[in-house]
Amino acid sequence: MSDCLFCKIIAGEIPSKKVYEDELVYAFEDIAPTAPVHFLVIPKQHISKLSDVTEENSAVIAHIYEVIAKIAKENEAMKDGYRVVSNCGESAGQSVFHIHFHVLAGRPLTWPAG
Ligand code: IU
Repeated sequence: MSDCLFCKIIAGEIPSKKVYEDELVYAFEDIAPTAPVHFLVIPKQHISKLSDVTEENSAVIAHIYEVIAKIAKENEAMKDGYRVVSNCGESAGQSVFHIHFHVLAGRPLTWPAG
């Protein structure tokens, strides 16, 4: 999508600090980290939010979780655990409407979320 910020990051039109990339997904450091480890994993295909996931496009979501597990195995700061969050909709805190999975680690993470 031409006006999507994260599509522009994938295209390299907006700079980002890459964590991982393959043919289906891109992962990059969050610009405003809330934990020592805070990166975002996004599909290269534009999906706006979690509620737009369907039988047709859900394979990439499973792949994202595989990618997160792979990154975690290689990142010492994630060895004690990590949190994966996808805010769906404005009321849930979604501010960028290209589906993304926050990966947080490196400090004690409290629950329930605010
Ligand atoms: P949210 O769940 O949609 O609120 O998360 C959006 C995240 O995208 C948020 O943590 C921002 O700091 C992050 N982000 C970014 O990494 N780079 C950007 O250029 C912009 C937002 I705008």
